[in-house]
Amino acid sequence: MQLNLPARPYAFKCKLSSTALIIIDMQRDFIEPGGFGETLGNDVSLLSAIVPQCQNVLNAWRKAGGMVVHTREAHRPDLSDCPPAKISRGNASLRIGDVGPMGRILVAGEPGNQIIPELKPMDGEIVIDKPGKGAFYATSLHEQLQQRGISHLIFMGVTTEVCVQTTMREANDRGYDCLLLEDCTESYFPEFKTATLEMVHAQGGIVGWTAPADTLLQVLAKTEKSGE
Ligand code: TIU
Repeated sequence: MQLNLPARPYAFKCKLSSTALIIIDMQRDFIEPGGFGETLGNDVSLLSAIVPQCQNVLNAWRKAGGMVVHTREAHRPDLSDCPPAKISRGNASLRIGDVGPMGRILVAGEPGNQIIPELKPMDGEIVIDKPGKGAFYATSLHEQLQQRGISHLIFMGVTTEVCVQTTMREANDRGYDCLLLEDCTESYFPEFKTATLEMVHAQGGIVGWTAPADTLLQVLAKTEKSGE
């Protein structure tokens, strides 16, 4: 199935069979009160607004048979994969590894580290636990995508200018074409989201493409109807 999406700076063209939907860090730590996002001093309520549209895209993508990858920012319980600089940075009320209302902050297996129930991974979908902001750093993501012949990535998730943009930049350097769904990503700072969308598609798409999720939903609905 060929997908041809109106996008900025120009149409994003890909084949369903060689495209993965990458959902960045839609975990309770960033979206619910009491997690890492809030301990950093952020208003986490802004982020939950994108959940329904993310669900729409995930459902449609699954129905079309597309590959799905979920990521979580997660550290080992002994924090051996967490640089001391990451733990000590800033003046967080609770630091990585401390016990918070949703368990140990940003630690794999804790309640706060789970992907929100609305976007819960299904059997067969890839879940990448990543110690960094970029999903390619110190993970098997690139190898897993290469094994499946993936060349194009469609992104959703949080936060736009931190883990989403970092992963898109890493993906660029590894040869992937990337589309960011504008209303399926959010930042604690709305102006940073706006700036990130601009910097992704500026300069002829220096980092990639952006488009509203409806463009993808419409294309998927049309191809479903025509049985392509
Ligand atoms: N703080 C912030 O905006 N983001 C992160 O720490 N991680 C992700 O973006 N996932």
